[in-house]
Amino acid sequence: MPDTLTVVERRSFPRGGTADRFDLAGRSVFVAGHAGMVGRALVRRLSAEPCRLLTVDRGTLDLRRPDAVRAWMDAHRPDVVIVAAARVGGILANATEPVDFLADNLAIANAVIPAAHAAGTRKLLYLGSSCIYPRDAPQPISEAALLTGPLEPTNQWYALAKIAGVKLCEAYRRQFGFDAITAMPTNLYGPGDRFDPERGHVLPALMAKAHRAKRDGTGCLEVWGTGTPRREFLHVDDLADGLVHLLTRYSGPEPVNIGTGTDIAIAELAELICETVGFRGRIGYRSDRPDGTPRKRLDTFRMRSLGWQPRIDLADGIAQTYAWYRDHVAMDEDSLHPTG
Ligand code: GFB
Repeated sequence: MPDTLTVVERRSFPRGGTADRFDLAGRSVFVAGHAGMVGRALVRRLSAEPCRLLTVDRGTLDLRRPDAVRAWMDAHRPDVVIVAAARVGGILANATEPVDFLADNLAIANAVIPAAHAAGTRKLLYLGSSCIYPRDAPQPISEAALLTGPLEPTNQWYALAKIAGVKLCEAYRRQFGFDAITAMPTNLYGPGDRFDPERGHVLPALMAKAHRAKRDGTGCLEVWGTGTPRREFLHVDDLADGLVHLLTRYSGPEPVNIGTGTDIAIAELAELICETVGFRGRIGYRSDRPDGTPRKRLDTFRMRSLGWQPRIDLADGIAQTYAWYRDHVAMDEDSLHPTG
């Protein structure tokens, strides 16, 4: 081989031909966590499929309780289970409620995955997250980066629990041949999000804060940290579509990233939100709040190899989400603030 030749590694990922297609027609699909933002998007997306949807309210079934989940699964015997249930929250909630984020997410994985297997479920899809990769993973983050370095301290509790869930799926596949697959969504946003300035994720939190600042005539929007961290944002309807794509076309032990492949700085995101909301005041950066991981952009090669890509542009997605927020959340709140 001439020494002027640089040999590069070729990447390949199983595409899953039509013979491998997992058909949803006539199947019962249990969406665990159907009341959350992801679960609601899944219910919307799956209503277009010829399958039968199964859901259960939190008051009827606590998804953290193995015996109760086992009994429910045995009674309903879903063909497909999608684990969209999780305790989630923004950077501050993660850092200040470590027990809840670690224990609840571990308990959900440990109750739902074994119960689905025991009930004869044909296929299970478990959701991990881009924040469970090492804090300083090379960008864009490939699935192979999992467990190659230390976690981001602000969300290590959530990350550990989700890693355990991902590994439990892999273990069930290896030991019992259970068709459990895992997806790694990037930071999500959209209708049904938690528009809570303290406990929510950055996008809905800034949207709520900008809306209130405009309504109340406050001159300054408070943004946490330095504004320099970069994040990738995926609309939850794109995620739901990607999950159905994955469910029907992929079977394997390796997790699959679902993202846009594009990130933006938090400062740019704040500008975009101010523009959408029509807030014309100033932006102030709060240095006593954490930045978290500096950058988190997913390598979406696998998902693209499987023939899927997102459709909703960030600016359009933010505008649509703001319209939803105004109609479903802000309207009631605003009526208590008639001066706006
Ligand atoms: O969305 P976020 O809370 O979560 O914060 P992570 C992202 C970035 O936005 C951080 C900044 O750099 C924050 O400091 N930020 C600016 C704000 N203003 C605000 C604000 O008003 N609210 C919030 N929340 N952030 C989460 C994990 O990390 O990622 C979770 O903690 C989860 O476990 C999620 O997995 C996907 O992206 O830093």
